[in-house]
Amino acid sequence: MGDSSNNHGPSRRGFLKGAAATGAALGAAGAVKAEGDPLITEVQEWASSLGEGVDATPYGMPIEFESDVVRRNVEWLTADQISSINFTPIHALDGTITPQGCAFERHHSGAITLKKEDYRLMINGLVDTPLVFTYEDLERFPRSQQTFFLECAANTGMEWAGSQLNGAQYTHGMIHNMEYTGVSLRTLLEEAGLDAAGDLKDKWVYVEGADASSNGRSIPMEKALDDCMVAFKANGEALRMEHGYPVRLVVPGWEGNMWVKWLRRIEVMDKPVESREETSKYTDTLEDGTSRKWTWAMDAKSVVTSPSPQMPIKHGKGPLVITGLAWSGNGAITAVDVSLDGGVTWQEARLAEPGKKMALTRFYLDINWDGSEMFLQSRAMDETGYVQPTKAQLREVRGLNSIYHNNCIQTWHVNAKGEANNVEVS
Ligand SMILES: Nc1nc2c(c(=O)[nH]1)N[C@H]1C(S)=C(S)[C@@H](COP(=O)(O)O)O[C@H]1N2
Ligand SMILES: [Mo]
Repeated sequence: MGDSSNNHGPSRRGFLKGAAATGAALGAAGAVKAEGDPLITEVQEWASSLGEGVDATPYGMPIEFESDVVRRNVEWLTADQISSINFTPIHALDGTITPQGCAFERHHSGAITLKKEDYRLMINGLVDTPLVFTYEDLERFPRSQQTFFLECAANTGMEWAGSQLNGAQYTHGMIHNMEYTGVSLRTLLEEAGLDAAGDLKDKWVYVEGADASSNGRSIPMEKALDDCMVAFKANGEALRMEHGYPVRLVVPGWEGNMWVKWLRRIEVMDKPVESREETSKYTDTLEDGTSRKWTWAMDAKSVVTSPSPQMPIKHGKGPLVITGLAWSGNGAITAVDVSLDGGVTWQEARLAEPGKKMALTRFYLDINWDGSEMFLQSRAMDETGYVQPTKAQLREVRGLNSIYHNNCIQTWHVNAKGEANNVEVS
């Protein structure tokens, strides 16, 4: 899809080598001259004394200098901290895995403390044998492990009304991407026996959590049997309390609200419940005032994470790494284009790894910035051939009454000083 030259391969290395050879361009590349720099010429304190022993930190935290890479919230967005949201610092992360400690949280009645010993998961309704599993029971079923993004349907929701939040963390940070370990939902449903449900075509599961809100949602049986997972580990370790310890549901590619935390019950039903979370919330009100329901899969989307409002360019002109994230709830990302001029021309970015289904993909575009202003955009394409729409295209179809499911192309204006701001281009 890139309609101008590709930026693949060794261009950056070639540039640095060339710079070293000419000497003069070194400053532009950010390299420092050895002479007169005490960090190079003098023995430093950390090299002439001992560091901390291995017992100092049984469970490590990020070094103090990274203390600004944290979840943040926007106080005026929600009325109460108990039913609120915070945002992943995607602007400051790289790669694709979101550490649990800074992965955004969204709960409707607070994060609860639930011990493994007190954990029970019930499967009831249209099954041969209603069952109750303990945590230990779940550990004895065959496991699977896969990486998926979770995006809240409200991510980027404020952009419907214009450019209100100045930072990728706030506009796009209701997302995280973790490697989950657990048991497939299909395995547990089959254990309870689905014969009693008869023809599975029109069947549903209703899933709910152990917290006061319960966050109940109906999921069509086809999806439940396809790739949903009852997960107990994320990024190798136990789920954090705020992400549903000890067990949460993983619903790959579908809106975050369906990923029930502290999962306590799965009922097989012959119709959807039409609960609060799938009627008055997470539906899309259109121009004519009617609301569209059942928008489950999160369409392809991307954002430049750096440079961005919280990540200005500080090094001046010369080599610049533009990077960002792309994802699709309908499959793997196949390409990401980047525009420096607000969508007039595009170049194809480099994917750090081939896209994985329903997981974040990291992209890079290495440019030689001439110091002039940019209107930075990215647009994602997935394996279905779908191309991420512009804001104008999305508004044409959806009007201005929506809150959820905004996957429009985002624009950052970068000025000659390297400062970036959230803007709209028409
Ligand atoms: N039990 C329960 N599950 C829940 C919620 C909740 O409040 N209670 N919030 C939902 C919403 S709206 C989202 S976006 C995701 C957020 O998951 P996270 O907190 O791990 O980021 O969990 C979903 N699952
Ligand atoms: Mo959500």
